[in-house]
Amino acid sequence: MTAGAETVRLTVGQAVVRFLASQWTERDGQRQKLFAGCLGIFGHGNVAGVGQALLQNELAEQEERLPYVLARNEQAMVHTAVAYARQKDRLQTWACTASVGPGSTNMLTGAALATVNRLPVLLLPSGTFATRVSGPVLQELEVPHAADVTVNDAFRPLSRFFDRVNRPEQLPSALLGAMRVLTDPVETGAATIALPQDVQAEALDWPIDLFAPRVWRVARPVPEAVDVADAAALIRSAQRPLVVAGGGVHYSGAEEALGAFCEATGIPVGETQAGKGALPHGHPQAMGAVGSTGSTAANALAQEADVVIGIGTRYSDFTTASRTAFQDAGVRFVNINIARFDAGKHAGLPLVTDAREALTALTAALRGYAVDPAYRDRQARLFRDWDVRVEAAYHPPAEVTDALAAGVLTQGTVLGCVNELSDPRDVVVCAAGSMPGDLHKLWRVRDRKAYHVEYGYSCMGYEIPGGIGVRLADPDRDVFVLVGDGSYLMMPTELVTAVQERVKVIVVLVQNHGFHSIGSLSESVGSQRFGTRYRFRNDTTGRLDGGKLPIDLAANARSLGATVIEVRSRGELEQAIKDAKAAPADGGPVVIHVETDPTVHALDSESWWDVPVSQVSDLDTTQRAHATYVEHKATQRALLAPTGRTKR
Ligand SMILES: Cc1ncc(C[n+]2csc(CCOP(=O)(O)OP(=O)(O)O)c2C)c(N)n1
Ligand SMILES: [Mg+2]
Repeated sequence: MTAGAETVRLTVGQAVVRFLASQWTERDGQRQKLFAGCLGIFGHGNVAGVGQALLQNELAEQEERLPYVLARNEQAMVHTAVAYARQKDRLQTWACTASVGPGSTNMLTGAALATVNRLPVLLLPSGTFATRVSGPVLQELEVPHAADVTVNDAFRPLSRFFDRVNRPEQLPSALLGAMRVLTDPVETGAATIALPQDVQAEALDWPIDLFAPRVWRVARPVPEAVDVADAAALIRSAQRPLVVAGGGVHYSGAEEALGAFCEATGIPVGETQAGKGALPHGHPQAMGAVGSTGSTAANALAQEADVVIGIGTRYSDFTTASRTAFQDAGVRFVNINIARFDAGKHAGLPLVTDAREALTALTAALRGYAVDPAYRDRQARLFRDWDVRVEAAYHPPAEVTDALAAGVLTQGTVLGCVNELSDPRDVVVCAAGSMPGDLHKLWRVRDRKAYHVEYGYSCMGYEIPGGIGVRLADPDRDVFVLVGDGSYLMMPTELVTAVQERVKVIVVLVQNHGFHSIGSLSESVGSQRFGTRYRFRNDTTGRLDGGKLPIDLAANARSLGATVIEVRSRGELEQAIKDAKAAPADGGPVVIHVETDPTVHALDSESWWDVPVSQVSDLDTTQRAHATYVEHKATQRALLAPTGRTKR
């Protein structure tokens, strides 16, 4: 055999595992394994292929490791991987292996969540026999007019990379393509390699070079000088500039650069859900959350802003209050984003670059520029007013608390207690329900990686598996998973995985007997909270308005192996948080069960979110809601005016 032509005989499954174990990323001179391991659930699709290979890897002495973790639900395991990747600033993730058919399609929601949030995850759905000789096999979709279609084709629109390895020879290009996408901050999201069950177990003589350690450098593209000059000129012309900080600030590690930029220029910052914590609470330019669930401080500044500097943001409807947040007639946008796709939004001046690099360059280009002192004063005043109201939500007055039923707290109290009793570096995790909005408004972030609300896909059920991913990524921090009863019921399963892996997540389970968030929304669109409460069907009315369902979620969590603390007062909640923090670091999940009153609302953002209302209706409530809707619609702006480039 000639040099360089050395081969090794392995199955496709073994080749996948060996390859994944040898991939690394590098940024700013730091290297880490791209894959922390492989999450999975086995069935006939992967037990002999990828499953056998993972076993062989676990038992081998010399090989690079790809540790296997058994999950309980395939959707959940993708959430765990994605949360891990987010906590690791997209430099590390997990692979996920699932069986044929339902095991694989269970991962679709996770795939969409990863791609929407631009977070890397490698999905390895299994496919039915490539040879088809024994078909149709168990769980095979037979499409009469398209014989090559399988359920895994459903991953195509949800993935940033998709391939199906029908022959072993196709594997190297599939693997390299997936790695390219996972490690590219512009393209990243779900990368899917479908592996038919027979192909996984087939052997080939692979060139040994396929398994050589590979380092994927995660790029920090620098801005072009002409773009920096144009952006600086536009910002210098501004009287009331505002930064909108998105998740890209975190992924780039640009928090310090943002702080320096704001301190030098006095430009205030409003944060999106993914960008929250870009500046710590208390920083003079930190105006808190912006948009539909924003602070009145950031939203007042957004209303008047003449230049908006979007950094690493997708400008979702929650951020722009459905395009009503920015009302200055001549408002212009400068968009710093690594993806040209996002940089062009709102007809902005695009700076297609890494956020940290852009901020460093802009701070230099803006030397000598600062906003008017009166504008700084206004920021300080607005934020102080807001913060006083947050304090009152954390510590509601007696007239609010006395009106509550015995043993029931306000949601603001719960968030306040957790915020005040957690350490600055502890991480709060949430995804759906009324808590993401309240957290966005109320949570005081004290560390760059301490706020983790998945609000790109806002997926009920993400909370517990997401919290596990965060804790696996950052075992030195306590992780507080805030989960509503609705979200909990969708996916309590991964408590079992946390028990198995001795992963300490502190789950604060907020019981309010239904979908408070959607109930409020329903009311606002005139639908009278229809079908949003957990109630018996009423024999008299025939409707879901009977007594409360006798659900005991504390008992449920206990039955899954978690340590459970039930609290019925502020004092008990405070003690429970202290006890949970003091619980052993490897003692598995601790669940704090607390009941809240959904009728006590948190602070108003004085902002709007576009959800359509029926144009015609027999119901007064809907008709009234539609009239209000039309008024709001009138304030919506197209934001199409091109941001002119300066003449040089
Ligand atoms: C998988 C999924 N299904 C439906 C929704 C729509 N949705 C958003 S919040 C919510 C209710 C959440 O209830 P709960 O977790 O109890 O939180 P609460 O609203 O009571 O605070 C629903 C149904 C969603 N976001 N995700
Ligand atoms: Mg609820």
